[in-house]
Amino acid sequence: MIRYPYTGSGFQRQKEKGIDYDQTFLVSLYRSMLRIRLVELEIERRYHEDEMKTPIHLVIGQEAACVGSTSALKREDLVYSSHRTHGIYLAKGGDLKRMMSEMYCRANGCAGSRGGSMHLIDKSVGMAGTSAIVGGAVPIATGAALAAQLKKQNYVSMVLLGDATTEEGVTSESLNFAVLKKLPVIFFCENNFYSVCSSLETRQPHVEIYKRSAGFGLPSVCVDGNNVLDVYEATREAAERARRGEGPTFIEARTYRWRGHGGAGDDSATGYRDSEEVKVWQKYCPIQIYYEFLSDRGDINGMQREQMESEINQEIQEAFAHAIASPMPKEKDLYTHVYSD
Ligand SMILES: Cc1ncc(C[n+]2csc(CCOP(=O)(O)OP(=O)(O)O)c2C)c(N)n1
Repeated sequence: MIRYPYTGSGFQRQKEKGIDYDQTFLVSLYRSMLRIRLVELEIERRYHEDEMKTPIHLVIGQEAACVGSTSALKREDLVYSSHRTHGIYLAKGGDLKRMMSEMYCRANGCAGSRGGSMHLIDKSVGMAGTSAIVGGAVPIATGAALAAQLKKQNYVSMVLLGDATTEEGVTSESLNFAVLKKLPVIFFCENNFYSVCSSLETRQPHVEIYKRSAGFGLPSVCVDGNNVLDVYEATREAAERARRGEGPTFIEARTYRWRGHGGAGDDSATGYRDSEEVKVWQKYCPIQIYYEFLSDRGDINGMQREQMESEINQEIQEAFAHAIASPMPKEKDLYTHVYSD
């Protein structure tokens, strides 16, 4: 049974109306999505070796949401997210080598080997932090927006949250507070319809997420989360509003995770979703539909795609080799960063 079909229209709107972005930017969005996909495929391929001592939550299928949203932000803008971190970390410009060292629990990992996959951070590019606690990042991002307002700094704070995260009390509290104080924060919800093995309809009354959020009194929109340009445009508008001092925006991006909630491979065989549903969404792969759009326009061709793939794969192999050759953390450092002294 297909409970949650793809309801977008691909790039039809852009094809009809045209777009005025330059080619370099358009191709960079494609490259960024492809890079995330290829990194995760390699993580997945090697995961059974059991050398990456960390749980993983793959974002395969949801790349357009990560890339479209962060591409609308500036380097100094801050991004927070929950446990599904790889895509957003890379899209915001996080360092791949430091990420892979973190996955392999090496001392030079981006969180000093203390965090693993669920706690990626790269402050140098505004990847401000991620939390394994569902909802944990939402009030932190809201607090960062309050800090920007109080200190009169012009950065925007954005938090990626899943559909289940909208069920957490702290998300409601954060929305309420952000609207009250007109904070420069974007609540970006990746609605992939499932929380681990529970479908949306078993967890929430049938009110669309963006409509429920609108009740807090902020602009709340729904976009095709597999269309990187729709996501980009919605986030750009939200960031502009925030920078003008007009307060927060809620964006619901509908998309789909192809892999299991956690770990490598698909978990549909456990019965909580139909593998036919996965196949339907795979037909609207965010990377492939965007490639077709770009190649129809003449912005990219097959040879350039192959070249790009091979450059990225080279970079990935180097990052894995770097991580594996890096030193393990030392026991004597176990208690550093635990207390303020
Ligand atoms: C406070 C809390 N409750 C429960 C969990 C267990 N848990 C981990 S991920 C997850 C599902 C989160 O779903 P969603 O926010 O929609 O994100 P998705 O996994 O779909 O990306 C749950 C319930 C947790 N980590 N923290």
